[in-house]
Amino acid sequence: MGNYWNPEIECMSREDMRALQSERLIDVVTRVYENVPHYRAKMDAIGLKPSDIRSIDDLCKLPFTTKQDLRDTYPYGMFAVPMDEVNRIHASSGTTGKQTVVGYTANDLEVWDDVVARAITSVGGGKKDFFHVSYGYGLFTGGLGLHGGATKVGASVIPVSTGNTKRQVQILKDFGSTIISCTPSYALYIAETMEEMGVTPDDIHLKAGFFGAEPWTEEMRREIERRLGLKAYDIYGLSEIMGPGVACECSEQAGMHVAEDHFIPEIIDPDTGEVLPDGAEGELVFTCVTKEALPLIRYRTRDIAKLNVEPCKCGRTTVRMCKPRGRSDDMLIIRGVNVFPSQVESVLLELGFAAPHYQLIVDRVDNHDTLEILVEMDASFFSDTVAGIEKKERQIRNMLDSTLQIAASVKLVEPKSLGRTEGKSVHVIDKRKLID
Ligand code: DLL
Repeated sequence: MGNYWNPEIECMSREDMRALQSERLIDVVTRVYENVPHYRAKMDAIGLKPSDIRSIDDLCKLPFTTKQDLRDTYPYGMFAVPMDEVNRIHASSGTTGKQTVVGYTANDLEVWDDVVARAITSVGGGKKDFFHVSYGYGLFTGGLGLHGGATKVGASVIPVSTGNTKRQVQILKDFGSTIISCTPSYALYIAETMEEMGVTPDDIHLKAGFFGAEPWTEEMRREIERRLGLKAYDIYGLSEIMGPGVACECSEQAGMHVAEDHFIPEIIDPDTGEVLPDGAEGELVFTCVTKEALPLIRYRTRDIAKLNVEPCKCGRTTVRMCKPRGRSDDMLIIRGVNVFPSQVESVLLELGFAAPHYQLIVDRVDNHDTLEILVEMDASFFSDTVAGIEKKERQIRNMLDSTLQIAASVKLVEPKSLGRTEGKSVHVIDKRKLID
């Protein structure tokens, strides 16, 4: 078993990190120029040669990569190694258009396991843990990503995958799982199932959980921590860059440490592409500097976040990213006002709607955008009078209006009437897109 607390890298001075990133950036730019016709063509088109990239200060000269580039070269056109060096293939869960195919060499898989192992170590996980993986196994990177890191730290890995939620609860109880990993919405579904089965947090042994793959709020974190009796850590990643483990919270729970020795983050203005100063909110962009099979350069994630370069109380100096507020393509524009589903979720949780089961239905009627919010009632106030329910609907409407400046019609619906998910949740139905 290796040592997955690596202070030489994780506590490096900013200057040393920039030097390491510069060296690796020069190498990767040469590799993609020589091996990926798409990158060579893009660089030739703007008259840029690998020798023009002399340090990380030149990163901004490089062209961006988008999901469309991966679609245009589907399935393997952006790979930088011959296929016989590719050791694993995954694909993103794209809901529209072609899915995005990603590849890993044996060394890429080692690096992936290392960064996830680093994340597990940073919250005190290790050999003594029973690591319950409830992310889906398969082309999605969640299951095998967490599995690899947990194996590397020497934990007893329990590869449950998603589904059969009652059985999940039974396994949590009987196998003594101490760490769980799944989407935050599935964590709440498991909590709900536990409650239905009469199982309390004291009957299980969980102490920590790694939750990610979708946006979630601080309120949801508190809810998961309370109902499962554990510390809930945020883990971020995307298949195009690697999978889970691109960034993860440490025990301080104060932002996610980016594995910057492998993935260089930038924040850009999503409209102009201009690089924004430290601390500004914008679109997150990553450059893979050590990846062999699919080293993407300045990949536009569409995730809206901020970076913090201040050292963390845990002693690590790697840059931290905040919880992504959502994807720029999830942002709704309703009568000119920008709204992220996560903002609506915060309002609901603040008003005491414990389980964030809600759906936003956007439509266009007579050229006017309309927003209807369906919110599931808690079993506790399901027995309320009609007047009582109407009062709660009014309360939500007023709060949305005063805090987010959006006018919405709000409807409380019966407990458990909105669908549950074992993976990523879908909170928005935008009927305008279906019409356009
Ligand atoms: O969701 C990888 C992953 C698996 C991450 C398990 C964490 C845990 P994709 O399916 O390619 O990969 O989706 C990537 O999910 O661009 C974000 O929009 C979103 N996302 C991932 N982690 C978080 C997070 C996996 N912690 C897309 N918070 C990303 C908010 C997240 N959004």
